[in-house]
Amino acid sequence: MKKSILIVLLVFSIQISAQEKAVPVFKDGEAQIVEAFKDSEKWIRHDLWVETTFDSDGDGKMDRVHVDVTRPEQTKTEGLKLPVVYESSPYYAGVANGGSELFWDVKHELGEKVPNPVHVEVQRRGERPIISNSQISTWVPRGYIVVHSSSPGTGLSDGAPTVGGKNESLAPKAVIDWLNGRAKGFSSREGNEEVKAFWSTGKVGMTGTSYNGTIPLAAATTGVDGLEAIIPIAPNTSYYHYYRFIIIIIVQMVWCVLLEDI
Ligand SMILES: [Ca+2]
Repeated sequence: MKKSILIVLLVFSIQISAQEKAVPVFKDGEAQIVEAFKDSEKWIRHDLWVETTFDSDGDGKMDRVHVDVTRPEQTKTEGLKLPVVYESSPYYAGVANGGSELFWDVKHELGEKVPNPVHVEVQRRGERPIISNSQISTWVPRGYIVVHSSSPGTGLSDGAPTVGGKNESLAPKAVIDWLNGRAKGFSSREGNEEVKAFWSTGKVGMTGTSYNGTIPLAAATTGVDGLEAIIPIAPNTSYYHYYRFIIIIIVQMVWCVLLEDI
């Protein structure tokens, strides 16, 4: 008799503890705000560097890209694994404030040496561990983890910012590989202390607008496992057309797209 009471109590307590654990809630196909995920004071925020498979700055070391993570505390306290909303950008850390001395001559011949190239110094915005706050207030209360990364050669990411180059596909691929345990993350840019994404289900959705929308398309072209969905908003889908569209040509003549030398 006592044994059966104990079993009932045990089952009851397991049910209670299962009920107490916070989980994502979906209603009519939409993620709902979950009370237990709502308090931003309890979110865990940290940053790290993911090692890629390219060396775009030619220093003999694989470039590492700077990544930030914001996740509900239950990913630590309750072993909860959640899917990821991921946005990458070359703009997070700021852009150059420059004048016409930074502009390219639009009549410059392809392949010809640039006479006096100017190296642009950018005053970095933001403080570690935060790269960006985009997407966070929308998705973390709804049971997602939000991840950002600075494009190669921007912010605290290694590399050269080559517009439309392979590194723009391979950098987000590396981050998604890391979220699936297939690439290495480190707590510092140069060090060897590893950081693992133990809280990730491996399911990733990418989104962003304009340039930030182009990067999800670039990532998707790699066919990387785990990138389940992309929502690119007003992305560039063709650099050929982008650079030959009449308004852009005028814009280049006037404004000359500082970050976009190709
Ligand atoms: Ca390198």
